[in-house]
Parts: sequence; structure tokens; C-alpha cells
Amino acid sequence: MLDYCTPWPDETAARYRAAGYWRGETFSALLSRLAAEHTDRVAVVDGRRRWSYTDLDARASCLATGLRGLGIGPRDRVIVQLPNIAEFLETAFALFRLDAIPVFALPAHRSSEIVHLARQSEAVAYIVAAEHGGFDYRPLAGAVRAQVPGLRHVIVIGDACGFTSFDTLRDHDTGGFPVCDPADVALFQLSGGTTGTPKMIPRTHDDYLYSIRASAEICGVTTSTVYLGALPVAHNFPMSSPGVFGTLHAGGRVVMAPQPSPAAAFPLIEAERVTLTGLVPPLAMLWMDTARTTPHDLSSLQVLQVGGARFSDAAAGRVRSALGCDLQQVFGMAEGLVCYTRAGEAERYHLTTQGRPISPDDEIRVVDRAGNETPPGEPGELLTRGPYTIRGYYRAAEHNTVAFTPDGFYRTGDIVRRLPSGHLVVAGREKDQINRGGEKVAAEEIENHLLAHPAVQDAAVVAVPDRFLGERTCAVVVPRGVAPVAGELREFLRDRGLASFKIPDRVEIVTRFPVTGVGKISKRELRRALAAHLTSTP
Ligand code: J2J
Repeated sequence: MLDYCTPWPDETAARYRAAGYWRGETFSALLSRLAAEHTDRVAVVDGRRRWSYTDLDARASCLATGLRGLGIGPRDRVIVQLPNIAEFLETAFALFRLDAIPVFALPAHRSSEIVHLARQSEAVAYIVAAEHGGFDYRPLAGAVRAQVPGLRHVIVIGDACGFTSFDTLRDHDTGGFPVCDPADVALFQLSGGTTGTPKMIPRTHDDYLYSIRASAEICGVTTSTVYLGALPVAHNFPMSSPGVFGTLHAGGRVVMAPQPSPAAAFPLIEAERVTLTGLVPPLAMLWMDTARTTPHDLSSLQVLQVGGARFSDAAAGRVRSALGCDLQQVFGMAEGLVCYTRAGEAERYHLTTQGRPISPDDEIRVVDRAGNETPPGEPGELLTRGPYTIRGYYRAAEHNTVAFTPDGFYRTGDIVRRLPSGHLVVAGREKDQINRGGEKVAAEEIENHLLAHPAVQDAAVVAVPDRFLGERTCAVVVPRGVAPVAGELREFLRDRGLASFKIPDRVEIVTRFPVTGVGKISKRELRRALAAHLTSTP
């Protein structure tokens, strides 16, 4: 396995193979097989462009040939920061074909995140679209390259402005691609994180393809499925649960939406007869509100998946009447474990639980602070291990001793209750993270940035409840001398190259923090005080 990754123990791996979870197929072989099987069937739709399975396969090979001409080869890491466009899939499969490893950054990431990822992964190339959503990625790419000398190539889709042009890279397919090891790392996903720097999640061909294949089966994906990629498909949820890869795996059709807004998505649902999509709760609520007055025909939509953050029982109860489709709740994580409510289950499970795990071999423990299993039905921290849950983050030996138990369970930091049926109900969170409508913000990362400001003595970032997003971020600051104003702090963080979803929504200045018995900042107390303050101010 790639250096600095934690493999599964040999006997566990052998068990997963014997059980048929790990089948020894690679992403590259998968695409070849799909192209042979589905030939002219449409694989991906992006605006007016419609690529068949044969097209996608041929394009991946041509691009792989061009990338190989740049010297990109097996085990090289390549940062892919692309919006929902057809080239996302072309790029991913071209890299798979070369046995290179895509590191999937989010379109919202900025220099702080990308520089960190490029250094951490020792990436040799960075692939971006020239512009998306009103943002020009080329100056960002220039800034990143200036800080990371090892980044040999910046490849731009669209007007390359002096960088390497994606379109001129496609070369005549000369074949002879490397054979890669299905047990090795195929791609990197990013962790929502709880630490100062985002962690990289190595996913192998074997484990990721198992979660994709099983997700597609559970979600009933077939060649008739039309999946709308509404959330940024770089996220693990729309990538693999079952997402774009699960849809392709089953021979279905992926439709790329440039934005998840009703204005962008509804016309696509109507025009392409979309049957399945996935959203985070705030978007699901926006879609429900907008559907009432939309002129668009959404009747093709059979299932709306909602996940990434807790969907309230009340909102869940409105999906059918508002959108005329079934709701499937999804509770997952880029580290592995994914739970689904399933077709045919009693409605109460769909409305009040976050589903049950994909695999019979997903091991679940719900434990108290001392690490002992809680009584059935009682809340506790969810620990898990299984055939598609990682055993360690990349290059994070020290953090791994905290994030995983000695016997390989991932400590999710989520507080759940387990029902006798095996369904999990997410009841809270223990990790120091803000879940801002599905986007994860690691408090420590933002605190570290705030501490770099000369007028900040101390900082704590916590969640405050929000009607629309579920949670927003609040930065609580003890000033050094004259207190900084909120706008200035936000500007400061933006200038440091932070993704905008990480910029605190609210800033509070205090003279000191509430502390726990051992003198640490009490975030619990801080959250309570802020929530009280919030509800008492008009
Ligand atoms: C409450 N919290 C949830 C839910 C995730 C499918 C779906 C989602 C993700 C994802 C994913 C939640 N209710 N329904 O990767 O494949 C919170 C938990 C979890 C964290 C993981 C997938 N669904 N969460 O959201 O890696 O706190 O993955 O540990 O971004 O999101 O975040 P992430």
C-alpha cells in the first residue's frame, strides 16, 4: 500500500475478499467493462453535451495519454478541483487509468486548503476549471504554485492563460496503461476534520468500489436511473452514496447540475427526467419551499436522498407532499461507514432515523465516555470498522492514535442511538466541529487562523443554532488591546485564503472564556451562553 497509509490486517482483508466485498477490480477496469457493456448508452449529460459510455472510456484514455506525456504516472498525486462538469469524470478516470491518485478538493476551497493539500500529498499537478460560479481559479492556481514548488503542472479547463490547457492535452490513445493493485489507494477524499489541518482519507479500489456497488444496489440504481449531481460531486456523498460513481456502476445516467439551486436543478429534472438525487438538509428545505410555485414538472423524481447533516423529523415528514417523491435518509462519512433507510421499510424509519449500515460486516459500537457500550437505545459515541472504513488517515500517525481505537475502530465523534432494528438516530456530536448545513468546519483550524491576528489574544469557534443551516459558526474572541471588528476579522481570514464556508458567520468579543474544572475553555458553556443571547436579542 502507498506509504503513510494504514492497511487492514491481512486476516481481515482475506475475510472481506472471501465474503465477496472486495472483488479485485480497479476503477480503470470498471470503466472498460462498463464501456463494453453499455456502449452507446448515455453516461453523462452536461448542458448540451451527452457522452456515451464509449465516449467516456475513450476520452479517459486520450486524456491519460496526454497526462502521461507530462510525466504523470503511477502513484503520483494530482489535485482535482472541479465543479460539476463532464470533465470531472473524464479527469477522474484518466487518472485512474494511469494509476495516478486524484485528491478531490472542493470547488469552495481556496489557497489555504489547496496549499496544505498540495504539500501534504506532494502533488505533482493541479487541475482546475478556468472559472466557475463567478470565481476565477487561475489566480488561485498561480498563488498555489508559487507556494508549492513541487507542483509541476497546473492544468486548466477553458482559457488556460499561460497554464497547461486541458483541451490540448488530449492525445491519440496509445494504450499500454499500467495495471494497478486493487488493494492500493485509488483516490483521496478529505475529512471534515476536527484538527488544525484537514486530514486526507485514502480509499482503495477494493473498499470504495464495494461501497459504491452496494450503495447502488441498496438504492435500486439501474440502467433506468437518471442521477442529478446537484451537490458538488467532489463530496463523498454525491460521489459514492451511490452518487455519480454508483450510477455509472449500474449503467445509469449522470446529469451534472452547475449549482444545486432550484433555479438550476428544476429545469434539468424536467428536461432529463431525473429519478434520483441527493441533497443536504437546507437545500432539501429550499427545494420543498420552491416546488410549490415552480412551473417545472418534477414528477420523474422518485427518491430524494438527504444527508450530510441531521434532517429534522418535521422537514422529513414534508418531502412526499412537497416533492411527490420518497425520502431516503443517508448518514455517511468520507472515512467510510454509510447508512441508508431502505425502500420497503416502515415509513417511521424514513422519517425519524438516519438509516442502517450498508454492510453486514459494518461493526458498530455505541460507547460512553469511558469506552463502555451503552445500554440498547441509549445515546453514545459511534465507533465503527468494516470493509470500507479506513484504518488511518494519510500521514497522520499521531492523530490516528486518537481517531482510531487500538483495535481499528474509527471514532466518528457522532453521538447516536441504535434501535433494535439496527437503525441509527444521530443525536448529537462530540467532535469539535461545526456542521454548517452539511459543510464541515473544524473549530481548531479557524481558531489557529484567528490567533494569527495581532489583536486576537484567544479564540474559540463554536456552533450556534440556525433555522436554515441547522448550525452556523460563531467566533468568540478575547482581544489583545483594542478589540477587532467583525468585518476586519472576516477579511483577515479571507486574505489568509480560507474557503468562504469557513468564515465565521458571527463574531463575539468577550473579556474571558468560561472554563471547565481543569481550566480548559468550556465550549459547552460558551454554546449555551451564545444560544441564550441569540434568542434574547431581536
Ligand atoms: C446527521 N449528521 C450527519 C446525517 C453525515 C453520505 C452522506 C453524508 C456524508 C457526509 C457522506 C448525517 N445526520 N444524515 O460522506 O457518503 C455528519 C456526521 C458525520 C459527518 C461526515 C456520505 N450525515 N453527518 O456528510 O465526511 O457528523 O460525509 O460524521 O462530509 O457528517 O461528514 P462527511
